[in-house]
Amino acid sequence: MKVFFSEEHRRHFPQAELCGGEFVTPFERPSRVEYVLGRLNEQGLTDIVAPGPVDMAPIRAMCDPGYLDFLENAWDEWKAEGFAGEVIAANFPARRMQIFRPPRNIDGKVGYYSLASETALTNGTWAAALSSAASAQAAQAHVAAGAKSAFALCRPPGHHATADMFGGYCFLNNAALVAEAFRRDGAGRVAILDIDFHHGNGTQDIFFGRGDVFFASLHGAPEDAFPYFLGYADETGIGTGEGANANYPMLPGTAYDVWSGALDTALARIRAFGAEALVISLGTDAYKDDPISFFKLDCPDFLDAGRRIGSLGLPTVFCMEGGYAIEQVGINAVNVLEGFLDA
Ligand code: FKS
Ligand code: ZN
Repeated sequence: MKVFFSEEHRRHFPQAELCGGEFVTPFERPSRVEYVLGRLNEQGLTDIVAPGPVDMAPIRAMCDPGYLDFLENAWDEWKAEGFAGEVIAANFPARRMQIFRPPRNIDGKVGYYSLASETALTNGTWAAALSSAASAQAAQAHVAAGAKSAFALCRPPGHHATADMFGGYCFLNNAALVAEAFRRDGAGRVAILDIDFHHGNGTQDIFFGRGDVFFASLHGAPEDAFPYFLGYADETGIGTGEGANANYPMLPGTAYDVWSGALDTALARIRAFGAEALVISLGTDAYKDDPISFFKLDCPDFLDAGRRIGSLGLPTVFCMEGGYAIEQVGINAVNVLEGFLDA
């Protein structure tokens, strides 16, 4: 399986993440990918290449123009305002406030264009987010050209990003870009399966009204886990998208016996949907020792999950999402790929 990866990811490394009222070193840090690269090499998955230049047209087609303009210029505007720190949101358009009027001031704009305040934006964030999207695009192009599968080692991740909001460490929705690219390349129906511990609210939001892209997510129940305000089982899609969204929220302590049952149900739905291509949002934070999550999957479970995903036999692009048990993020991510190849 070919791997697409850009060193440009390093340009996104905020000093701080707001966590429990403290500023801590971000969980989503550059060294995560070192562990994945290390494990890929160890296991002989050594066909690792840099993507070509990002294709902006699909990003412009998916995202709000004001949002893209914000991402590109936020750092400069923040500095011009005289702020000394990293760009971080402190003000949000909450219930019964104006949600269609982006403020002029950057301190207002950053809250308008975000869904949480843990994620800081820095000088290199836009370049890194574009390079991450470029890896996803290159992986999709490789599969569209006939390869059975590809792995986009994306960083920063993407599944929380909507067409007009960043947050949860995400800026551009890589998995959504891949799904759209498959549609453009002729797949009538595409499925996205999100196995990251956190609900893929951004991906769900982008496709909620669409019947051609099926979205399924296995995640910590919204009552208990970020992103808190989306991801319930009764969110099934709207309009022509009705029936094309499936959420599998699970409780604290969930282990592989229950999780794999949800996985099988999601895979059966994808099969029944008639997907011609598959996108996997590959987070490994369902792992038992993940520092910010509460599922109890063990390393071999990721291998088994990969096998079950592989049994669909679909052209598949894997997009890296989360996973913060730093020593195991490589083993677990590569286990999914190996299980898939083994199916
Ligand atoms: C720590 C709380 C952290 C934010 C969690 C974000 C999860 C991001 C992710 C992604 F794949 F996008 F990276 N709250 N005090 O893992 O879903
Ligand atoms: Zn996650």
